[in-house]
Amino acid sequence: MDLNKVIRANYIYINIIGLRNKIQHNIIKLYIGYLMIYIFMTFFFVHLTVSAEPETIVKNNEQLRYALSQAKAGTRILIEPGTYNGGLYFNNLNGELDKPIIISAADPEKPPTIDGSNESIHLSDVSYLEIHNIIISNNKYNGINIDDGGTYDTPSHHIILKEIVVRDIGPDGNRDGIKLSGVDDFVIENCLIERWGDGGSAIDMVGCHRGIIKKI
Ligand SMILES: [Ca+2]
Repeated sequence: MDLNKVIRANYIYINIIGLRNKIQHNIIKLYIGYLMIYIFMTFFFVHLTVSAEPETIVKNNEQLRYALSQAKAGTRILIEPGTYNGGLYFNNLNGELDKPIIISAADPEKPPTIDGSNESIHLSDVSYLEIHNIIISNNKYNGINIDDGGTYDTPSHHIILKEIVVRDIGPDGNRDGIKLSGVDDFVIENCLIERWGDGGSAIDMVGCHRGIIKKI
């Protein structure tokens, strides 16, 4: 046996093993690198998606009107306690199934009051929109009025009115607490309506479909 050949063969073998270990080590490092990038990007995009939901806190009439005029799918308008002017007329506020537009009290224990004018809130051609924990009062015509904008084939739809108080509407004539004309797929939940027009209704509906009025 040639000892030199044996030593050389072993040396080559050790080198090959070393090279293979080095390659394996680098591949593992590469995998860990990709994994870290993947975890970072996933966290980043999830966080970005969540934080992209705009939440606006409003404290006065100007801020409330501006926030409503700018509302997009996913917008949450939180109204601080206080009294705000009625006459909020807005069209085409459209949320999405997973990203409704929400108009709500900043503190449900201290609901803001939207007061006065012919109607407190009048919305036309709106969808995936929710109003929570608001007091509506002292309107000459209706408290809340939601309609299809006069285009019957495109009703307002997917509307939730929840924990709303409507009071002191009219008092004379066909004046309603909540008036819905051309609204599909809606829920009116835990709302209190008191003192509406003597020829009107607490809730008046025309051309409405698939609505639920409930108290939990
Ligand atoms: Ca319409």
